[in-house]
Amino acid sequence: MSDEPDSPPCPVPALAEADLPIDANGRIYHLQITPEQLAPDILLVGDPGRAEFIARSFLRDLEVEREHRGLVTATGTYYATGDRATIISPVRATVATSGMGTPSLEIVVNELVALNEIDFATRKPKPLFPRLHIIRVGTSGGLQASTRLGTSIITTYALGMDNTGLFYETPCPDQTCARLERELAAVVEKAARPDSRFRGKIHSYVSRAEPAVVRALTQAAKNLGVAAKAGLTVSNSGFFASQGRDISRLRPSAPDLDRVFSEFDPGLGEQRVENMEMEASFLLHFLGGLGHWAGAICPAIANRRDNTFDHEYLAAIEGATRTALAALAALTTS
Ligand code: R1P
Repeated sequence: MSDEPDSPPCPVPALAEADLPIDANGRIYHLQITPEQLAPDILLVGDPGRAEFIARSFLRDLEVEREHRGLVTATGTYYATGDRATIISPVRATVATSGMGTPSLEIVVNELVALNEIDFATRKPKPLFPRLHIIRVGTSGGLQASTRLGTSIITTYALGMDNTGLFYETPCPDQTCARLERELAAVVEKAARPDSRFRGKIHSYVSRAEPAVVRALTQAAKNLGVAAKAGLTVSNSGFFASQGRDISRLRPSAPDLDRVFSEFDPGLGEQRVENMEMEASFLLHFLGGLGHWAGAICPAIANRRDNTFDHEYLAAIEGATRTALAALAALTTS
């Protein structure tokens, strides 16, 4: 103990205009909405058309609907119904677009978090802010032969094959995550061609969906009769070679990644690596690290084992959306 008087708390510097651009109307740079126009319960989708569809079909009393750089963001109210269609809980919700892949997603989720946590008048962190609940509703390719097209995959852990998450330090949330990260490194190393220029250079990370979100999604799917199963999701850095699709004249450096992941046993009972998409890894890594609650539900619109593709996947997306909204309602009111 020292007799010295306590030194005054170190002042937190305001975020610079170049780091956090805010326009003259108080709107954040890419999403073009103000902090007041964001709800803490959020659906995140890749396709701007899907964001529009969800806003128009599921949200009422729209407060804002904005499109900028292909990113559609809307806030309204979702009226969750219980038995005999009685309204049990109106939930103020935002639907936002992530675009395709983690680089675009990184911009969107940083802005969602800044809208929630930064005081735009002072450009400093707010002392108090609500916990965000963010659920991704996406499309994906199924990796298990037994998965019927349209089945919604609820992510438990995401295997990040993108490198966006590697720029954000956060500890593994549990021992499973740390074990999977070690095993994944070996799987990826083995999948690379022995003569590949990039052997040993493809780095990966593992992130975990918030267990309460996984439980809420699983229960909501059951209540609504939506076909769903929980498992691991691979998030790739692209759609073609990085997902084992070999359609160009260049040789893939790590061929057959879809098969490699479909055969990988994560050592979690009946759980398998169920699907591939391009965003869940960073979403769970970044938001989980900040203490917000995130999850993902992505219907399998292709089956990579029997090479089928469902072009009529709107019904599956609708089912996943209803499930995600019901899960948000349950998380918010519990
Ligand atoms: C590729 O076609 C896109 O579809 C999947 C992938 O993750 C990627 O973004 O998700 P969305 O349907 O949500 O965009």
